[in-house]
Amino acid sequence: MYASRTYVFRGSASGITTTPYRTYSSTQTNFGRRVRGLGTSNNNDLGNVAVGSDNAISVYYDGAAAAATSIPVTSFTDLDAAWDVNNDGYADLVHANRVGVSAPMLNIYLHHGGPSGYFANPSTSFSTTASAYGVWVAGAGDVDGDGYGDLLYSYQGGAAAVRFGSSAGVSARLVALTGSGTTGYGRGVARLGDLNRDGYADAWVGDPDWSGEFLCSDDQRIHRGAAGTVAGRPSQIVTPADNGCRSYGPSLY
Ligand SMILES: [Ca+2]
Ligand SMILES: [Ca+2]
Ligand SMILES: [Ca+2]
Repeated sequence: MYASRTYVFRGSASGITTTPYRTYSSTQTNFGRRVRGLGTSNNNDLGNVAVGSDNAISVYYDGAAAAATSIPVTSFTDLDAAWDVNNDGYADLVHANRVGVSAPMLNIYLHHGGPSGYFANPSTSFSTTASAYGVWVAGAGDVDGDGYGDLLYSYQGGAAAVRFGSSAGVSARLVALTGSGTTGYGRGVARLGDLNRDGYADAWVGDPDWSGEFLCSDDQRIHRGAAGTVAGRPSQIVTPADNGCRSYGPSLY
């Protein structure tokens, strides 16, 4: 069986170093299909890295050579740093899967962090119907300003939502996001930080449009956070000057 590799390159005063600091190797199927820097989960100043495969999410703490946490997954689609959803001082991790073909379901799992790293079992989870295409999830930061990190998720086909954090983890409270009404809206989500420095994190949703050769309108939708909520309709639309059928907008990192 072939092994897949994921490389970690360190920053320096002159930019990214050209020799890998770490080379993570695994025979897990599609090891490296999602890689995310997680910040710190165990309350020190060193960063952690999560590597997804079809079988597991491996978490490498503090630049370590070996993974110390393995989260088993099936039908895995996406993962991200969830920041601190339950506001206990430890960063959390979120991942998603999609199961079923004729009536797919999107399941999102939140794993809290603690002094020893992430818990291998999810603390809270929720499910929603999904499209037969991709599904994405991101830690949005604190969108509504209540101190708890919030989650952003989407599936291609025109649907996205922010689900809010609480002391118990991810809560049932949500705001559905709507965009252009095109089939591309919801292809990719990401944390933006606080774009307009009003104290509320802002959410990003990709919106590439392949609806027709003469109807292309690729862009990206920004939903601003606000006190107790998030804008359901886009606050800002970012469109490239040469817009037109170039698949602009499916990812941002
Ligand atoms: Ca936490
Ligand atoms: Ca919040
Ligand atoms: Ca903001």
